[in-house]
Amino acid sequence: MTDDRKVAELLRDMPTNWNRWGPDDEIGSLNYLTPEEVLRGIRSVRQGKVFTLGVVIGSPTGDPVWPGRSGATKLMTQDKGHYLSHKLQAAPGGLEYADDYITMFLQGTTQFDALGHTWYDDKIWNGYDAGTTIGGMDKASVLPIAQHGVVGRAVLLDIARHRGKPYLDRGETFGLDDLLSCAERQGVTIEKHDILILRTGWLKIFYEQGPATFYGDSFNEPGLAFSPELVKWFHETEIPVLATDTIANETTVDPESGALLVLHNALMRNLGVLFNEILWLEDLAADCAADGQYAFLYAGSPLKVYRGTGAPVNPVAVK
Ligand code: UVW
Repeated sequence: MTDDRKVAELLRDMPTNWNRWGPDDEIGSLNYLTPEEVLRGIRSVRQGKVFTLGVVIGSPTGDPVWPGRSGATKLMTQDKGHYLSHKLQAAPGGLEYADDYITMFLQGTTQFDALGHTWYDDKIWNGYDAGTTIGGMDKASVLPIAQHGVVGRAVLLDIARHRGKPYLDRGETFGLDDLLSCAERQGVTIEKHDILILRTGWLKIFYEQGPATFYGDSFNEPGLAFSPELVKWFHETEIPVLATDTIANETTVDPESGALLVLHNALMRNLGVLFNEILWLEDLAADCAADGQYAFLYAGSPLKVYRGTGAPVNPVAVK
């Protein structure tokens, strides 16, 4: 088998949700999050505690990004200095103001991938031609997700704590059995249509030990690894969203096949599962460990970027 056929071969007999919501669908498994599911999420709120799950954009430590991307550049276009140096004068009445702008990768912070973000065999989500990505996403961009909004009951599975470590190691993997045993140990039930949030602790390395340690000699994040059982479980449990505290939501290199980001295709391209990446989970996870409440309301919507391959989001968890 040639190397570029590996993913197609691995996923040949795996389920897809193409056409499940019609030939024009662009939001995939987000269709599961009906008003009833939003109310189910609201019923999981018990204490009124709020956690925001976005990382800081343009932080002095840099931004954690996929290799080859760069962090945000933020520039002031005007500030008090402009008034002091007489480049600007106060507006009538005395108003002065500061402005800035930012350039960044749309996937360069906590973000949602568009469903058409990755593909193989020249087809993106729902069978649209990969040529529809040329010059901007004509199909399955992030915009329909942003217009819908993502709200529902979420479950946090703290895999790092389950394994008794502050963070998983480079390339350390886990699978369906680990998800289920972690949920059992935490005393939480994963229900149909739950948003699944997985903590590996990995992102903490970027902020606490620095980019050099985080990227290492070869970038290989810890995370979920592909197995047919895992993909079938996502399909049967009708999971709408997978969110993690890693750049790409899964182990970078599949240990069995050596293929890159297999679950992007198995779950996102084929099942329409939304990927919400680069979440800050440390505060939420510490609180869940303290009070034992691992299910809560999740609300987040990416920015409405026209034809975008993804867009930043600052999700909110309400316990
Ligand atoms: C890639 O698809 C390469 O990365 P991400 O999903 O993290 O944007």
